[in-house]
Amino acid sequence: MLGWFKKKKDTGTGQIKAGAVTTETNTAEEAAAEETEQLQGTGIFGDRSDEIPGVTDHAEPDEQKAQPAADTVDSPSLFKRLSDKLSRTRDTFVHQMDSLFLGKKEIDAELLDDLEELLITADIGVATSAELIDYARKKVKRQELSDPQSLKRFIKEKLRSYIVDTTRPAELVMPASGPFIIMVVGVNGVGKTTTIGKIAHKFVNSGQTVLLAAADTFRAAAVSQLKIWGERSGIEVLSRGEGADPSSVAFDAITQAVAENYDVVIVDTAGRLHTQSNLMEELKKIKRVIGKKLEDAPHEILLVIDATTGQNGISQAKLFDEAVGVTGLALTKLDGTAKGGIVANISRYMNIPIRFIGIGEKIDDLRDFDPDEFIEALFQNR
Ligand SMILES: Nc1nc2c(ncn2[C@@H]2O[C@H](COP(=O)(O)OP(=O)(O)O)[C@@H](O)[C@H]2O)c(=O)[nH]1
Ligand SMILES: [Mg+2]
Repeated sequence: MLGWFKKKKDTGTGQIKAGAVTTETNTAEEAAAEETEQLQGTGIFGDRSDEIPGVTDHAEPDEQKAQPAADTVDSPSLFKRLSDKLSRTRDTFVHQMDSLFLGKKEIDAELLDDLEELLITADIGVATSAELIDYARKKVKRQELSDPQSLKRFIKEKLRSYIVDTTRPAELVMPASGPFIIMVVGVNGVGKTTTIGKIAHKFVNSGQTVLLAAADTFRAAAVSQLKIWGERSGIEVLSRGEGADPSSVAFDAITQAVAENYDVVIVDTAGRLHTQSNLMEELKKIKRVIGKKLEDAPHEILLVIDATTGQNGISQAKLFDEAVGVTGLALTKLDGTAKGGIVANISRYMNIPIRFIGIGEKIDDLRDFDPDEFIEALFQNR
């Protein structure tokens, strides 16, 4: 579990009133219920929900209420949803693997070749696929792998280990006191703003106060998009309009967050021109300016990657990491891609933990990334 959305205890820095806190579960539920009520009051949830993209249209109020506590591995319905959302990846990878194995009694060279091709198709990457098949070949030689089912288990375990090796507790990046500053970066269209909306919602559901900073000032539309997400969760958005200096927007947001004891600030940034140095220079400047206002901030630099872009995602990760030092990843659009192998491959190449996966456009279509849950959902039998 990610650990960012634990119920905030009243430390005097947050805005949660101590009197309202009874037990952790109660407050999480109460906060969520209150939030739902507020949103229903503004008509954001309720009868208009089917007109607004990104707003959940299937959640009953009860489900809304249960959301913060239920976003864990052990909830069967959430697991099923993840599994449903990953069905394209599963169909094109795991199920094709099963078809490949169908009727095969032993592992032969042809099977291994076909499997390698399949792994590459699933975006596990040429080098990682070759490495996996090499391991498998050696194991077959040593007679440690004999039947196709044990080969499937081996692949599953190996993919899992690639991911687990980069996993680190997300709480470690959170500050002991003062606002938690998250700067979100990534190329255009990967889902930064959407992911920010979803993360902010999770923080709100856990009773934390959130300020969003609209530091993507290139287009007025970018600012209004963030504002729409802010409205959905009743969150304030600090903006200075189109063309404003992104660093000063970030600076002002941190200043306000410190003065008004906000728990979390999430800074949206522009994503154009990732191959040109001026975007990277601008991001470096935003980071620097945030650090000037608040020591050690930003605490998290979250890179958003569109999983459907495959191997290109890895070169994006390298570029952004070199420029600003990425501390966490969010992989979006895993619902729409047949190439879920990027999850394992990016872990293999970048020593950066995956924090979230995006599995749809709705507000609750973001999951805290859990390697075991992900692998289990991917490898689930038909
Ligand atoms: N299917 C799907 N679409 C997503 C996901 N995340 C974002 N999107 C869509 O991707 C598009 C670009 O998102 P946006 O947040 O504007 O990207 P930005 O330019 O990086 O801020 C929008 O149409 C989003 O609805 C996801 O997890 N799944
Ligand atoms: Mg955006």
